[in-house]
Amino acid sequence: MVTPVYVGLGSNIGDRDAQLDAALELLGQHQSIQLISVSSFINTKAVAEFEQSDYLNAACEIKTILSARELLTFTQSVEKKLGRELKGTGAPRTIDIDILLYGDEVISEDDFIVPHPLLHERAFVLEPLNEIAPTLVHPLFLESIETLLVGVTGY
Ligand code: PH2
Ligand code: MG
Ligand code: MG
Repeated sequence: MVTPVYVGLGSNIGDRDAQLDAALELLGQHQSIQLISVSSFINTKAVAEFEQSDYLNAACEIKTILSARELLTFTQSVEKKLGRELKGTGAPRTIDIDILLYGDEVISEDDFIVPHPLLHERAFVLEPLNEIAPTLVHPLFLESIETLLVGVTGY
């Protein structure tokens, strides 16, 4: 089955533009992934416990026959290829690729939660997502991206 999937991307170390471009390129090159649309890249203040550089954030829609778990394994391999070091939650990163929504699936595993658990409260995710899918409905909150975005303030 082909599933529409929304992916969030972020980078706040090095050449942020080039890293988002490279991640999108690698996603689109996978034979089982079709890149459907890409938002603009937006500069956002880092939401973090300590001071760090601004992020460049984006969102894209893909269509894929990969399972959610297979897609996660692939996005993690792309993060690794682009030099992501796992320094823990909240650390700056060359690239972060998050599966935001995988069709209407709800997944709750130790290392993998979909919809992304912070999607609905983060402007840096909702803003680019709203550019490409304003009427998309969050499968748990049953509200559109457009409506969720109105409810958040700041980043
Ligand atoms: N990602 C985080 C933590 N904080 N802040 C912004 N602005 N953009 C991000 O992508 C981001 C963040 C953890 O994934
Ligand atoms: Mg991540
Ligand atoms: Mg993230």
